[in-house]
Amino acid sequence: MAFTLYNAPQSTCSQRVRFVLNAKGLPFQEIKLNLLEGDQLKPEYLKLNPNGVVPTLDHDGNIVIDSNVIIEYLDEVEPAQSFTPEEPVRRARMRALMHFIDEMPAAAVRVPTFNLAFLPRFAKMSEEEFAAFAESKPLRKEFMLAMGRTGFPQAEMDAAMNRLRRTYERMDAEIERSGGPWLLGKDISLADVAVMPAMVRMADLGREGDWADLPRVVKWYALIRAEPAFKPTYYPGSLLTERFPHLRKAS
Ligand SMILES: N[C@@H](CCC(=O)N[C@@H](CS)C(=O)NCC(=O)O)C(=O)O
Repeated sequence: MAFTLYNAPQSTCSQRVRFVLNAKGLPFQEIKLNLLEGDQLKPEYLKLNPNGVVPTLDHDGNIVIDSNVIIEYLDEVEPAQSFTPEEPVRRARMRALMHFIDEMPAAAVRVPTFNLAFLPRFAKMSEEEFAAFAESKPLRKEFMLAMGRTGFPQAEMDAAMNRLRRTYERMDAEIERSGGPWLLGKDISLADVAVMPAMVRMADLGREGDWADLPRVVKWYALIRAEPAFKPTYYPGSLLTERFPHLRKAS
């Protein structure tokens, strides 16, 4: 099996896929796209992924897109070291959590990420340049226009932080219900992998204290960082603050 992963070091969605590939010991060729330069919007890449986002997986010439779909696919084609519970009801619970994670923390984390890290680049553009840039994004046009060249207002930042806080509380409740230490019980699952990058991003932005009062989540975070797949996934250059050091103090 030959895998090629089109991705970006700091992309949270890409980090999910790198984690599962590393955990399963599947060698892969990594093609790094420069998202700020718009590599994801080039015609040849759009043929692979019409959403104009990373990651995209090429498996022996078959193209699979969307990070949660890719990690489920990888768990199906390489079932050893499984991340999926055996019982259908627990599988359903895992998938429901993955949907929650995409709607809540994965979406919310984009607000501080764009406002804090990427805005200075957009602020330099003219209104016309920015409008054309937003227009070129198949999936994120409305998000870009809502942000504008001056960024999301504080109310939007507060709402994103509130959605993240509700995520930590939901994680705490799921761990308590399952008996932990993972979201679905004693084994790590794709739901843990799905939420991991949002947690790492918030810790990277100096917000690890936001879940300090939830010991089950504190333990979960230490456990996932201790997984052997964590370090190769977060190779040097994978954290936002490595590229934008001023962010360590900004949030
Ligand atoms: N649902 C998609 C979302 C992918 C996504 O939003 N990728 C971001 C990086 S994490 C991206 O490529 N952004 C580029 C852009 O906004 O132009 C997935 O999980 O694969």
